[in-house]
Amino acid sequence: MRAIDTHTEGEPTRVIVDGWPQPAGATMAERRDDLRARFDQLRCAVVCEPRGHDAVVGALLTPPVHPTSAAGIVFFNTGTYLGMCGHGLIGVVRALEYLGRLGVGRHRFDTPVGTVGAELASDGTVTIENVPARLHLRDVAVSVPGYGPVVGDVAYGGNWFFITHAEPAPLALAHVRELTRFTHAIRTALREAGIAGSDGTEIDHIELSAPPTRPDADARNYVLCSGGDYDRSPCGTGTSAVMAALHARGKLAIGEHWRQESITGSLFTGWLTQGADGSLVPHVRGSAFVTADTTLRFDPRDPFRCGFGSP
Ligand code: PYC
Repeated sequence: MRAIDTHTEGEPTRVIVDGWPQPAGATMAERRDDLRARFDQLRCAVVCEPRGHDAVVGALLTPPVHPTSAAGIVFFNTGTYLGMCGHGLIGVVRALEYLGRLGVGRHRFDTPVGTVGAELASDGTVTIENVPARLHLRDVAVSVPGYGPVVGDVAYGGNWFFITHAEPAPLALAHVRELTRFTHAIRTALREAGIAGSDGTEIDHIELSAPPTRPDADARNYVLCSGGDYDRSPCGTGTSAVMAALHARGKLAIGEHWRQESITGSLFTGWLTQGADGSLVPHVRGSAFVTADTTLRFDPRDPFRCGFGSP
C-alpha cells in the first residue's frame, strides 16, 4: 500500500492513496460499514503496532459520492472508525497537495457523517468547514469510580464529546498518564451510566478544558480519542464541539475566533457560522506537514503483518 504520512499540529495521519481494495457502497456510511465487515484486518494492519500506534489516524481515500467533491474519506484508528476527523482532514489536504492532486482553493470531501469543506491557503494552512456541531446535554454529572462526581457537557462536532473542566492534574505532557487514566475512567462511567449521544451513540471522546498557557490562546485541552490515546493536536472535531457548547452558553458569538491550544502547545483557530437552517457550522484552521511517502509491505511470513489485536 502507498501511504502518505502527515502530522497536523503534532497529531499523525496516515493517508492511504493506493493498494487498499475499494469498499462497496453508495454512501460513505455504507463504505465504512463495508470496510468494517470485510477489511477490518487492513485497518489494524495500517494503524496498529508494529506499523502504527494508538495516536495514528488512518484515512482511506475513495472516489467521491457527490460529483462536486474531490474524494471520499473514511477515517479510522486502532480501535474503530471515526465519523469525521478535523486534524485528519487537514492532513489529507496537504497529502493531496503533495501528490499534485489539488491546489490552493476550496475543496469538498465526503465522509460518513456528511460532506465537509477544506480550503488550502497559499501559506499551506488549511481551514476546514465541518458538519454542523451542537450541544446535546448541559452540565451532566457522572459518578467516576476513584474520582467522584464529574460534571460536563455532551456535544457533537463530527464525533461525540464529553467536555469537562475537571482537572485531576495540570494539562501538561508530564501528567499525560494520569490524564489518560482519568479520561478512560470517565468514558467507562458514561457508558455504564447509559449517557450517550442523541442517537444513542457511545461518547468515545473525552475533552478536558483548562486555561491556556499560550498568550495567544483562549483555552488548553487534553482530548482522549476513541483509539485510546490522546490527541496531540487541539482536535478539530473537539474544537467544533467546544465552540457549539460555548455558543449555547452565550460565551462565543457567531464569527468570533476561538483559539484552542493542545496539550502539546499547538494551536487551532476556530469560529462558527450559521447555516441557512440555523445550524452551527464550525470552521477550524491549522497546519499539517508531510512526514513520509512510503510503501507499507505485508510479508505473509510476518505473524504481526495485521498488527497486534487484529480481528
Ligand atoms: O481532529 O477531529 C480531530 C480528531 C479526532 C480524533 C483525533 N483527532
